[in-house]
Amino acid sequence: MKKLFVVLLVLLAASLAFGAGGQQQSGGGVTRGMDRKIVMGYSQIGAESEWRTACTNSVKAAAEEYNVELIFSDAQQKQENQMQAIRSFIRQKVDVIGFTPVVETGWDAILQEIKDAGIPVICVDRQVTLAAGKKQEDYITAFIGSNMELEAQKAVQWIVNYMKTTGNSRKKDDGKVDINVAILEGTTGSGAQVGRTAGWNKEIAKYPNYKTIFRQTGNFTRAEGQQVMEAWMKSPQANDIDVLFAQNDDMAIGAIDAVKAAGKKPGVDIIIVSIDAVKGAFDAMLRKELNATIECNPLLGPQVMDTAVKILNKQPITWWVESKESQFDWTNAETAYPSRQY
Ligand code: GYE
Repeated sequence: MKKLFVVLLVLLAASLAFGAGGQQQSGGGVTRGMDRKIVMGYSQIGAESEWRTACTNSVKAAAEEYNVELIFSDAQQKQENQMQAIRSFIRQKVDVIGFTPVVETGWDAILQEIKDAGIPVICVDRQVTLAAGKKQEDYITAFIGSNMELEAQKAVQWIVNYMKTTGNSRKKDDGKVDINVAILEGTTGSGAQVGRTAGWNKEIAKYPNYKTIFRQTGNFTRAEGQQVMEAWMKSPQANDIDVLFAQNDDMAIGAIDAVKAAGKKPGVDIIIVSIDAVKGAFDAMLRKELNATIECNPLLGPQVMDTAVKILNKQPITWWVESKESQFDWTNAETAYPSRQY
């Protein structure tokens, strides 16, 4: 009896010790690469897409890995909520601020406030546009994200090549026949929408037989992508749509449902291409409903933490290291699927 009691006591003591140890690890300690624990205020825009969720998860996981204390704030797509969060980060005197601007403009004043407080800022995923004459680099310490223009240019190239070699169920591109395009755009004024629209416009201008017959925002969400496509499929021009370009996968996935509901075959009657390369897009490609997706990497967390540590240690950084990205379609989606991380 006595022995059993001793054994239990030892077990209890051991479990307490482990528990305390574990807690100390996540609560105290120092940040990887630093001699103290750093605090990062992070303003995320919301949870509009699979991509965004993957990005948030990546930032949170990397903060744990680096032992960075993360004050995370979700702005529910509202710039004013981001401003409030950032002002509270300034009041709390965080070591570094990370944020994804929901739209490009309107940040001049708050970036000045951050600068006056001497806090470095890492801009993640979407860029800002400041008043004429001001340079981003003077207010933002580093940018981490993709080249949005390039992604849309790749989408154009993929579409033109496919329409020339394979085409949809009604036509092939012979360089003369009209190819009618519908475009679902992301959140109006966001870096992703602005960049992807610019890249698209620049590249498609090389192919004058491509005509945009519909263009509307679907705010990067599945629900709105579906709604907008539904309306287009009910319009008199529905039968003219040859190609749908969606500025993200979620909107394409929503639109696919609308195409099917209208009795057409997505991927065959209407060629559908989008951007991100999330799991949902792979599922749709394997069902042969989405033709292609251009990769946009949301796993930016480790780079964010690494850059924060370098900045605070006054080590040199590159202002923008562009993400390296690939593209997927029916020829390589199945092979790539098992190793996809988001
Ligand atoms: O493509 C979309 C998301 O800004 C790159 O935002 C990001 C975009 C991404 O909601 O899915």
